[in-house]
Amino acid sequence: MATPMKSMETPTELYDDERTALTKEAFKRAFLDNLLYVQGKFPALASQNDYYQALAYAVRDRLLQRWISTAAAYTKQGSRTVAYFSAEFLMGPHLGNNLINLGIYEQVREAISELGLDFDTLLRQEDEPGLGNGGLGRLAACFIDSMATLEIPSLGYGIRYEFGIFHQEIVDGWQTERTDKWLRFGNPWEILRPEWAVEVKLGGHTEQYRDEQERLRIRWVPGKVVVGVPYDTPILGFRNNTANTLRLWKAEAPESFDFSTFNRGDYGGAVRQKVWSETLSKVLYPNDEQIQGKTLRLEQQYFFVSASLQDMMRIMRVQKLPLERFHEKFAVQLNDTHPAIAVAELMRLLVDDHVMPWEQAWDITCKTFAYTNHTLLPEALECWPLELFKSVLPRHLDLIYEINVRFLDEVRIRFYGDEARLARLSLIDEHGERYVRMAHLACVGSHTINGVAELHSELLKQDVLRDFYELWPHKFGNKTNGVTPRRWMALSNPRLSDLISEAIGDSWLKNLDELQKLEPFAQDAAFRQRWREIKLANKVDFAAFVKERNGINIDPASLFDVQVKRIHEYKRQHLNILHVIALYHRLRSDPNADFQPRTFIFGGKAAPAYHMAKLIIKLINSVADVVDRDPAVKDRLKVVFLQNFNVSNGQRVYPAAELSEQISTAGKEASGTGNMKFSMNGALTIGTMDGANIEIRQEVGAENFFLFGLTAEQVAQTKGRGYRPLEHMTAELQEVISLINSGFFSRGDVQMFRALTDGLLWHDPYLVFADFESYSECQLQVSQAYRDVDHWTRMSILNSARSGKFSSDRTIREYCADIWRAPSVPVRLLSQEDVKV
Ligand code: GL9
Repeated sequence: MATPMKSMETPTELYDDERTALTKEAFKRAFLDNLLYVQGKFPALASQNDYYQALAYAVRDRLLQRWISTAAAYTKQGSRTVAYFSAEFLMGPHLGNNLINLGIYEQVREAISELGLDFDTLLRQEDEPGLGNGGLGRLAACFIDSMATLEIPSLGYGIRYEFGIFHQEIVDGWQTERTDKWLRFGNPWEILRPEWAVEVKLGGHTEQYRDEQERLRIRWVPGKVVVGVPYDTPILGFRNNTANTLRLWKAEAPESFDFSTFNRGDYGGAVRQKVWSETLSKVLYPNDEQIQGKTLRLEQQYFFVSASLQDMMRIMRVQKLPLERFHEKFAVQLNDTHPAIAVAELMRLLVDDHVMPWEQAWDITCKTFAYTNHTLLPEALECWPLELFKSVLPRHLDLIYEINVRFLDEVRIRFYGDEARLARLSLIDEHGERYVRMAHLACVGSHTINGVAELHSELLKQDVLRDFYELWPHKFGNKTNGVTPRRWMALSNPRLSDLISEAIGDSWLKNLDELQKLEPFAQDAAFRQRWREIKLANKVDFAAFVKERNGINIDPASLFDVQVKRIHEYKRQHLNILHVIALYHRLRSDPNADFQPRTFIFGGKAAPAYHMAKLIIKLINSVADVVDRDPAVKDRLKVVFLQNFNVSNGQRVYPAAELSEQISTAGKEASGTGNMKFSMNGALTIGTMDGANIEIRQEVGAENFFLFGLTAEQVAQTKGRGYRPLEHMTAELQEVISLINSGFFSRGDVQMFRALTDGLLWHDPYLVFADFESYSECQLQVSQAYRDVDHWTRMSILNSARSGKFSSDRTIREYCADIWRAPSVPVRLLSQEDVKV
């Protein structure tokens, strides 16, 4: 028997045994061992992927030592634990990040090259786990990184999608989607835990019965059952001994074969149950900020939430904690409404399965959950048609009715006679077809509700959740998003990170506010020179990447102007491309014009059914094509659409960017997080007063930020007055629209972009026309500013120096202090002695 607890009573010194030592020699040895004993290959036969796997397993051994030490420390302390519930975790490749966090990146690079292999090639072998759509999923990944770095006991709970976000390919300018088979070669970072599998019920009906004490009770008779199997990925803290857990659920059938069916000769029927069960965790829905009211999606949400809550109850049993203390042991954060069904599920587990009185169960529930809202777009608010909901979760519908009755009674007392308010607040939308409102369930069942940037949190109170704010103002707060500087600086931009560490030491990686110490260096000409050389080197690397991917040459001396994010009308990639067309038109009309050469780089995926977004991609690619082939603008204007924008490609593009496009219609982008990655890496922002842009501008200083466009308030007023886009038509904009409509970018096809141009001319819901002139003028200022090389560099340094606020460490500290009340628990590394068998 292992006796870790016993030996922990006599702590030993920090100690690495040979197998998991961090030295170069130990690493080489482990690598070669793995090639033979894990991959079953020898060098003559090994592929680059074999080498990657061997390397990954060598790193994994070192993670596991920390993981076990962490589990031991948490178990011993009975620590309060944060459970981060999220349908998406957009982790990005693990290998490089783990090496950074272990502090052995350089050593391992050397070890690998001493073995005659190319380290970067091996890093690129990893198929990144794309288990998210964009900002929301990536935020979850940054948060679990920060929780591990801050030594906060935490578990990330989600779904192990077999197919993550689709792989985007551009074919003839159009987006096409290919299945993301990220598990094809296996996943060395996860560990299957079959012994902790749980059953999740779905469908069926409910019925009354009397229990042994003759009490009338409700029983859920499910239509089907699936098994949730946990796959754990260790999440390392930065240069500490913490390795927390990301626990993702895979759906499986209770039994692979229904043998009675099989024996009757119905082979098809026998595998049907298995096939159905596995579809639950098969694929990530690729929609951003647009709900898809599909039964399977609700089943996915319930599946991972139920499995996770059951798992947490198992942990309590192991630690011999009574369920009455659930809310003391766990703080659950709901990442948007996707896991909001957890409110009803915890009630079901407590009331039905554990026979707890309703009031007590409700008290525990409300003390357990906190809800983060991530968008103001009405089309993103999850509402499930009642009939659909009932067919998947009949018992939960009953529970939601009961929660609603009690909730509305409370409202009636506060706002006597205000029937309209009651209807607005109800968990059930009764206008026409009836719906369950998931945001309302989340608000009612949570003790705290937060938005993700100052403006967004204000607008939540004034607008989307106004009635809840009037009811419970104390529940509302703001937690401005952040991103992890380990992945987004140390790993992505080693040149800049080294320069910074050389100047101010390296503790900024744990305390990003220390970047402030860079400010004086903005006045130092030699430092500015080095800063510029680094940006140039990053641009040269990026240009080589573009050449390899897109086959086109871009000039590293031109201004790199970047917009990478999901393609969405509210993010206004079309505003950007219309302006590019305007520039192109100017250059063609006046070939000798004084013009700052620019490379416009776009990247991002469109939801597969979002036709307008796909048309915008086609327009960008069409413009890129025409511009690239036009000798008249050669060397001065280039447009690039970067295929398949994902975490790995992000790591290449942010360090090379000089101008960051954050041009959403004010009031629509809840926060944005790409905006922060750019600014940290020394890009200047051209942006609207939206989301976290406002706070970035506040931090870096108005003089170091290119602001344009209507404010959220002005947007609302403009719309209130009855917005007519044509009133904002200028001569240049007119030219741009005519050029598109003439078929100039579509080989004479005058219809191709009609839906886009007509949409703008007659509706323009995101006020592209209203902001066009302001944007265009602001871009002129950018071009002028760029020519003053020294001034630009100063602004760039200051952007980076003043980006400390946007570390996800700051965000997580705020969540811990205001919402979770979870203290940190430092971990001591166990030695082999501690875990002797
Ligand atoms: C989003 C918001 O739109 C972003 O502004 C915000 O930064 C992130 C994280 O809080 O959340 N909400 C949302 O649904 N998405 C976001 O990016 N969409 C995707 O993740 C695709």
